Amino acid sequence: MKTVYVLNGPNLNLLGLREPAIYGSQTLEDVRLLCEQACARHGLGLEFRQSNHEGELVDWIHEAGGVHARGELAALIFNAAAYTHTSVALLDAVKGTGVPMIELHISNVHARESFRHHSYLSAAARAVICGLGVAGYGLAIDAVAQW
Ligand code: CA2
Repeated sequence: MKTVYVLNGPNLNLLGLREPAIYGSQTLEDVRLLCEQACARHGLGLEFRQSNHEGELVDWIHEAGGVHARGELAALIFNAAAYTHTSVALLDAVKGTGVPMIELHISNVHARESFRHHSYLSAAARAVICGLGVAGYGLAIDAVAQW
């Protein structure tokens, strides 16, 4: 069974608790359950994590790279949150490990402040999903299941 890594960056632990007009009212635990159900439908395993620390996200991408090297990774679905717009380290980790990655954002970053319009990660992404709310996570898993 191949595994999908779903990694979530800083402040996404607050999902559903603040700013519902932008991010909706579902919590990160709701998103984890949604991902569990999507993976179960497709016979995929799931690693679902969140961190507020850039280096920890780098370490987890390296871990996913090891899984990829063994032919056991379905994909990385990555909502790097604010690090999307700042982090060369996360770009280097994705490129360096060669993990197939879908960049995901809950909100439509292009309809928001201009500093959210640039992503360091898009250059290394197979696909980018944004603006579909938390449903984007399930749709990303559905897409990965067809790769
Ligand atoms: O739309 C997304 O998924 C983002 O990746 C979310 C990031 C933001 O910096 C990106 O530009 C777009 C922010 C995540 C913080 O999430 C919160 C959720 C609820 C309340 C406060 C923050």
